[in-house]
Amino acid sequence: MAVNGDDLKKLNNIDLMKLGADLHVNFNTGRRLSKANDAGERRVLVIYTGGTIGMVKTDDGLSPGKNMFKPSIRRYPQLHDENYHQKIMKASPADTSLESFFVLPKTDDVTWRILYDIKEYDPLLDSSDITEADWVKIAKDIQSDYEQYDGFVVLHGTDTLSYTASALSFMFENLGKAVVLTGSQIPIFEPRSDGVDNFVSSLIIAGGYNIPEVTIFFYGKLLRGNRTRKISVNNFFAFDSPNAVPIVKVGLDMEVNKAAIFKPTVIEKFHVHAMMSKHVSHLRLFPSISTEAVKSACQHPIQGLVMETYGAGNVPSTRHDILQVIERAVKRGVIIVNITQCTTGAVAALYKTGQAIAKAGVISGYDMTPEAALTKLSYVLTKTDLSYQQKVDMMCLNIRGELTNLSSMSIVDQSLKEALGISLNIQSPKKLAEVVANVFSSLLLYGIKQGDEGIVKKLLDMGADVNAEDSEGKTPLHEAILTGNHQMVECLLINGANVHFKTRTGECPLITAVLREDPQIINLLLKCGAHLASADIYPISEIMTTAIRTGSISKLESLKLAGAKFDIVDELRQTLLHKAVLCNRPEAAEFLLRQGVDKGAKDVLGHSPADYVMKLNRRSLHTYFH
Ligand code: ASN
Repeated sequence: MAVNGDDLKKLNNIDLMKLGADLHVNFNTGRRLSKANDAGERRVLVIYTGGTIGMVKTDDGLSPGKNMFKPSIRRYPQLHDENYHQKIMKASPADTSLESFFVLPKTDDVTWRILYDIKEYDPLLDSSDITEADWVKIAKDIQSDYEQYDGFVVLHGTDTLSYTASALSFMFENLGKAVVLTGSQIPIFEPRSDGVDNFVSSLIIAGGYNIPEVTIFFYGKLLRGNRTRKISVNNFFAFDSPNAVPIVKVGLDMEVNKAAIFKPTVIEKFHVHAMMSKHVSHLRLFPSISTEAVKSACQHPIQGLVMETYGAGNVPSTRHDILQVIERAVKRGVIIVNITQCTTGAVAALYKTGQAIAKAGVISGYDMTPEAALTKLSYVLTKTDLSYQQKVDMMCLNIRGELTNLSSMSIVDQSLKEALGISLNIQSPKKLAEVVANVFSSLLLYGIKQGDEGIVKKLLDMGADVNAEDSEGKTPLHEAILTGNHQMVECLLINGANVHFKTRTGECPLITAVLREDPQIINLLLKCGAHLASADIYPISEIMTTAIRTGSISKLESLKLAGAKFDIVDELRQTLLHKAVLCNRPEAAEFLLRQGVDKGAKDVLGHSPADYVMKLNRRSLHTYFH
C-alpha cells in the first residue's frame, strides 16, 4: 500500500473516509462485470431495418410500425429480463449507456448474459423496397459500432434477405465478428409468430458464438448468408442453403458445425467496401428466348451479367445469335457469369452446349446462388484497382465461402478419427466427434507449447479446431501468446484463429499480449483487427490499476500500444493521475502526463492530483506539478 499512516494523518476525516474506498484502488468507471454476473456479459447491436418481424396490422395490410418495436420488446419476458437490467444499472450508475439496453433472459446455451441495444431505421422498410444504398448504410453502421459490440443482428424482411446477406458478406472484408440476419413470416408480437425463436436464437449466436460470417438464422438453422435462397412464401422453413450445410442446427442444444465456419487466411483488419455497382443484370434463359432479350440484358451501361443456364451450364447449341451477342458483350468488357437454373449442383463443362459459351468468354459461377453471383459481381466491379482479368479471377475464386470449386476444397485427413473410433470402439458419431475434438485440442496445445509449427499445421489439416476453447474459454491463440512464440501466433492467425474470443474472465488475446508485455505480438494482433472495446473496461482498468500501483511503465506502454485510453475515472471521480500520486509513483505520473491526461481533474472532494501532491508532500512528484 503506497499511502502510509503518516500520509493519512495529513488528510482530514472526510478525506480519510473517502480514501478508504480508494485504498483498494477501486476503479469502477465501467461495469464491474463481477458485481452483477461473474460469468460476464456480451453486447450485441440489433439493427432493425423493417420487415414482417416488427410489422403491425393496418387497414392497408401489414406495415412496419414506427417506434413501436422497442417499447413492446421491454414488455416481453421471453425477450427482456428487467430485473437483471435494473441490477446492472445499479452496479454501474456511471454507465448511462446501459439504460437503453435490453437483456436476454438467462439461457443454458451460453455462460454469459447477452445485453442488446436496438437501432431502429427510419423509415422502416418492407424488404422489397431495399436498395443497394441500404446495404451500404447497414454496412457502415456496423463498421462504426464494430468495436463496441461482440456481435450484430440485422432484423430484415424476408423477401430480399438473401440479397442483403450476400451483399454484406462481400462488402465486409476480413470480418471477425458474427453478423446474423433474421426476420419472420409472422410478426413477432402475434401469438403464433416464428419471430421470437428467430430473434432469440440470432441474439444467442451473435453474442455467444464467435462465427465471423454474415449468416441467416431461420427456423432452427444458421446458414451462410451468401448460400441462402428464400424457398417459401408462407412456410416457417423459408430459407435454405441447398449447396452448403447449415453452420448451426438448433434443437434441444445448439449444434455448431465448426468445420463449416469460413476461416480467414490473411492477417488483415476488418474493412468495409462501401460501394456496390448498379450496372449488373440477370438473365434466365428459356427455350425460344429472343435475341433482343439477350441483347438488352448486356447492353451499355451493364458491366456484369449473371446468366442462368440449363442444367450443368448449357445453352442451346443451335442458337448462334445468342452466342454472338454474348461474345460481343465479353469483348466490350462485360463480365458474364454462368450459373445453373437448378437448385442444387454446379456449372461444369460437361456438355458441348456448355463448352460453347465458355469459349465465348463466359466464366463459371460454379454453384453460386443467383443472389450471390449478382452481388459478388456488384462488389467486384467496384474494385477500381483491379484489372479486367483480376476481376474475372476474383469472380472464380471462393472469397467468402460462396462457391465450391477446387480452390475452396481441402482434403481432411480422417486417419486419426478412424483410428480412435476403432481402438476405443466408439459407435456413436456424436461421441466420436467429442472424443476427437478433445484429443485434437490436447495435441494442438502440445504442439503450441513445443513451438512445433509442423505438428500444429498437420493437426489443423486433420480437422483440429483452431478456435477450440478450454473450460476457461482460452483458445490456442491465447496459449500461443503465452508462450511468446511470434511465429506460432502468426501461423494460427493465417489458419483461421479469431482475435475476438474472450475467456470466461473477459480476457481477449490482445489483453493476454498486454499482460505479457509483448509489443511484437500486440502489433501482430492489431494488424489482424484485434482491439480493446469499451466493454473490456473491467479487465483493462484492473491491469491499469496494478500497473500504476506497482509503477510498471512497461505494462503501461503495452496498454498504450494496444490502444488503451488513460482517461478513466473511478466512482470518486479520481483519475489515474490521482492514483499515481496517492500511490507515490512518479514514473507512472510522468508517463500519464506524457499521454496528455488532465492535470486539473478534481475528485469528489474537489482535489486535483496536484492538491494531493501538496497534502501528502510528495517531493518526488513536485517537479511534475508546477
Ligand atoms: N414483405 C416482407 C418483407 O420482406 C416479408 C417478410 O418479412 N416475411 O419485408
